[in-house]
Amino acid sequence: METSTSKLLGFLLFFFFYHCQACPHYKFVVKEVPYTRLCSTKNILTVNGQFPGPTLYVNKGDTIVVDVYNRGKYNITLHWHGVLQPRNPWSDGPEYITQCPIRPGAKFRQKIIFSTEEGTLWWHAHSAWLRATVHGAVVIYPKIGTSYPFPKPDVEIPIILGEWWKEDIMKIYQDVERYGGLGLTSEAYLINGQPGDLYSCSKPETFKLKVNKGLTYLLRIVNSIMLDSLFFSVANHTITVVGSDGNYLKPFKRTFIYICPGQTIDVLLEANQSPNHYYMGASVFSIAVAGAYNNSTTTAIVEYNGNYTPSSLSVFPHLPSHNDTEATLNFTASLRSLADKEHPVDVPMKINTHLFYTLSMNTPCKNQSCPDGAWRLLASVNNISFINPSIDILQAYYCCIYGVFGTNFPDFPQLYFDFTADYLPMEWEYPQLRTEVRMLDYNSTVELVFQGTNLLNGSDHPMHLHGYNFYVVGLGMGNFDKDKDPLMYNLVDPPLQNTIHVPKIGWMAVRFKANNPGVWYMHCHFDRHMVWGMDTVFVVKDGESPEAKMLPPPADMPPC
Ligand SMILES: *[C@@H]1O[C@H](CO)[C@@H](O)[C@H](O)[C@H]1NC(C)=O
Ligand SMILES: *[C@@H]1O[C@H](CO)[C@@H](O)[C@H](O)[C@H]1NC(C)=O
Ligand SMILES: *[C@@H]1O[C@H](CO)[C@@H](O)[C@H](O)[C@H]1NC(C)=O
Ligand SMILES: *[C@@H]1O[C@H](CO)[C@@H](O)[C@H](O)[C@H]1NC(C)=O
Ligand SMILES: *[C@@H]1O[C@H](CO)[C@@H](O)[C@H](O)[C@H]1NC(C)=O
Ligand SMILES: *[C@@H]1O[C@H](CO)[C@@H](O)[C@H](O)[C@H]1NC(C)=O
Ligand SMILES: *[C@@H]1O[C@H](CO)[C@@H](O)[C@H](O)[C@H]1NC(C)=O
Ligand SMILES: *[C@@H]1O[C@H](CO)[C@@H](O)[C@H](O)[C@H]1NC(C)=O
Ligand SMILES: *[C@@H]1O[C@H](CO)[C@@H](O)[C@H](O)[C@H]1NC(C)=O
Ligand SMILES: *[C@@H]1O[C@H](CO)[C@@H](O)[C@H](O)[C@H]1NC(C)=O
Ligand SMILES: [Cu+2]
Repeated sequence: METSTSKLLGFLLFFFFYHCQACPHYKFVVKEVPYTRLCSTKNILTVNGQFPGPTLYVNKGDTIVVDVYNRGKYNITLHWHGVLQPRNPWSDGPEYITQCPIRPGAKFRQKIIFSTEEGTLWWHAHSAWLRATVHGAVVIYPKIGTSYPFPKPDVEIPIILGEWWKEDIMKIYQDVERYGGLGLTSEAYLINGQPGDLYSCSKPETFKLKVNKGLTYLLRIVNSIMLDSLFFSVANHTITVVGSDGNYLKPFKRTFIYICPGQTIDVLLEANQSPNHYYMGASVFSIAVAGAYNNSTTTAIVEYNGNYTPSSLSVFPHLPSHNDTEATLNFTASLRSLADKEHPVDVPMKINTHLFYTLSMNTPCKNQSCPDGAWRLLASVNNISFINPSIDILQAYYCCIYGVFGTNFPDFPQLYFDFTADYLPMEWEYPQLRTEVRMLDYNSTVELVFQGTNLLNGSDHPMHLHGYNFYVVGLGMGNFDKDKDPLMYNLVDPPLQNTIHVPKIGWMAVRFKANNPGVWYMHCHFDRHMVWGMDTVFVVKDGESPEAKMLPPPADMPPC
């Protein structure tokens, strides 16, 4: 009797833990539905028919379960961007990195483990370019009984910056993936799914934020855009930046923010102007030549409640010009961690793993002439253009399937040169096509310097790391100087980010402690660059103690 009771108890405990019966459950049905924007209707892939998709609301430290049903026609995976998922890479999502795709008709139960994150993150598809329409916000409230490190805002609202294509996104993806092409640029930028007044037939649906004078609004801003960074601003209002990437910041006031793809930024908007209608707007920052991005402005409206006759909406928010690099550098350099008693910083001081990664634009065609005369592009990290395997790296690592990936990702470039020189020899433009990862011992203290190169005129790169936050300790233009630049590091209150904008022909230094065992993707969040190969993987080994080891895989991992 006793044994069977304890067996039953054991089984129930196992069942509860494994299936997380007590955790909040969400149902995400991936399916196509028609949407109309810019005067035309087309089917787009969504979660639960919503665009942008549903917002997840959790408290710090929660674990939730999302049942993902693929009722669309494409393979898909979902990623919880910025959620650290301690010891649980199984639910992280990047296709062929931590899982094989969920095929049409199939289902996958993902367990999302929140730990230190607090603020705003987001979720998105991590397969082909499906994230263009398959994405939504993740709101992480403080633990019950605790509060924000700033006066509690009266109202909170996600602001998702998005994009609209007239063409089918999968067609554009194929051009970029198969032929190394640029793909078509989008037709419009969006605020919460709407292009705004400045685009044709969009005016009636423009997103409106109704405010009461005297109240404070927490805007949880997400850049879900595929290929561009944005400036965002609210006319006649100063906003206060208070957080980014699920971490709080020392508050600072600005008339605009700069946000790269993958990033989130939390700002407080005080409704302290005379009751009226005011535009909020977003437009591109791009180092690309005209035509390689859309130069239009998306808008929404802040509408004060009350009895008044609004003046015509003629004042546009102040947005820096599309090539204002200075504004982007200034903004990034203004991000500082709180670094107070309740939010201490824990920057690794003794580094045992120094990595120096060059980020380059490349081409596979010698002397830039491809067989069909087309212009083809690749991209690389340390001259390796990453090739996706056809069995996911996590499974291959865990189940010891050999030959799927190599473990020789170099710590340094094979060639040191003046990375940021105006002209660089063509013979350096052809990268190696390989699937290489960097193995890291548990608890390694890592400093990673990203160095942009000017090969093919270079680009800026929003670099994103899965499974970790990193401290951004340094940032500068030109070539990184290993003797001088570290002296200028901010080791006191550097921001803790999961995505950071490495400037064109500049560098960025980040630090983290490899205390989350698993297989973690690192890539440029411009999807063109990622598809062209600007990505790699950190495999962080298990530590000694049981709490330092990866969790076992769930039973329903999608098969390859
Ligand atoms: C930018 O958007 C506008 C408005 O939708 C559109 O007319 C234009 O063609 C787009 N530009 C490019 C380069 O795609
Ligand atoms: C907004 O600011 C502009 C100047 O930047 C000013 O001309 C305008 O009157 C202001 N609008 C309102 C409603 O206060
Ligand atoms: C983009 O638009 C802005 C403002 O409308 C204009 O000043 C700028 O010249 C345009 N840039 C390009 C490259 O078209
Ligand atoms: C930015 O672009 C404008 C044209 O839109 C040009 O006149 C200006 O010189 C550019 N500024 C920089 C710093 O490149
Ligand atoms: C950013 O620009 C502001 C206003 O011009 C200036 O006061 C501030 O010192 C700059 N911050 C940084 C980090 O460069
Ligand atoms: C590329 O161009 C260089 C110099 O113009 C020439 O020496 C070389 O032979 C060319 N290589 C190929 C593969 O065409
Ligand atoms: C990249 O590797 C290729 C092949 O080994 C080589 O030809 C090229 O010069 C390398 N480029 C750089 C920048 O190291
Ligand atoms: C690359 O930069 C050089 C020097 O600034 C310029 O002459 C050239 O036109 C640029 N090439 C492209 C493709 O933008
Ligand atoms: C990893 O670091 C933590 C915190 O510094 C420490 O408590 C733990 O013992 C370390 N584990 C190993 C295996 O080094
Ligand atoms: C979908 O995923 C399966 C499993 O990895 C793979 O065999 C198949 O080729 C994929 N289909 C497409 C169209 O990519
Ligand atoms: Cu990039």
